[in-house]
Amino acid sequence: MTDLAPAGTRSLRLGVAGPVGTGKSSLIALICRELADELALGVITNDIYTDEDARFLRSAGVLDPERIRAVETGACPHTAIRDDVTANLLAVEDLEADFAPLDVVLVESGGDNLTATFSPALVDAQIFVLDVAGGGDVARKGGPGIGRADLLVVNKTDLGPYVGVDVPQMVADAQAARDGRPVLGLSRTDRDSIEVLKTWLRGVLASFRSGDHVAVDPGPMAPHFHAEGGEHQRSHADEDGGYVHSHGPDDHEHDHAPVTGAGSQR
Ligand SMILES: Nc1nc2c(ncn2[C@@H]2O[C@H](COP(=O)(O)OP(=O)(O)O)[C@@H](O)[C@H]2O)c(=O)[nH]1
Ligand SMILES: [Mg+2]
Repeated sequence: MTDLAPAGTRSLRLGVAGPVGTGKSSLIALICRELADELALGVITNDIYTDEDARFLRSAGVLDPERIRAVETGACPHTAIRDDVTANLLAVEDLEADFAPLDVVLVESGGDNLTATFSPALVDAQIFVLDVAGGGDVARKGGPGIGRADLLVVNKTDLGPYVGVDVPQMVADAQAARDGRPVLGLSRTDRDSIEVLKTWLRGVLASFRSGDHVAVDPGPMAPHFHAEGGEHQRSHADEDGGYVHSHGPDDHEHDHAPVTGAGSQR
């Protein structure tokens, strides 16, 4: 807890989204390792069926294990961070109450796909994580997280030479997709990049506390289609900016409300 925190205010809630394997849990572990002495931190993970990410983070030994809690999201991880954030919100509020006052609660999304983003009802700011090993062209593909997350991390820059990716070019492509919003080429082996990450996080926290920070909704997922042997056929469609998807025969069906309000769809 720093002396910056006005009494009685809640923590900054910071989402970390991005495809499976890009390094979201590692990024959270890095933030904890680097900043746990300076800031009071908590972590919520979202796994589909397990508490794997929470266990990884607890075993990393970077934070009191009790400050790391798992939400199991079931088959639809994007729903739990965007359309019905209740379970996550309760988990964040419990953590904030149990360890008050926390400075930052980090929320890891269940690795879903390239287009899942957090609702601003759940987080105040969000990081979207890509990695160099996913291919240099990913950043050019755009999507709400890549285009409009508060920070885009191009992770594992140390792997560039091994996977034949021109890292500066990938970062430049990402910048071109973001209209001036920040992009950080990061590696856990690159001290300078870690310092930039810490400076960014401190800056967001300061503007959150001063009331200057505006939570931005990157926008809804792109219309999407999951074909998994017919079992989880989901389709989409929407004229209003939301989407609808239907699950398999044993499952439920629901609509996703369109995103409205200030800050959406910048
Ligand atoms: N080379 C390299 N590997 C990394 C880096 N950060 C994470 N990884 C590895 O990437 C893999 C996936 O990381 P993880 O954090 O579990 O990804 P998540 O699925 O997005 O949470 C793990 O094997 C990590 O050790 C990095 O900066 N450089
Ligand atoms: Mg993870």
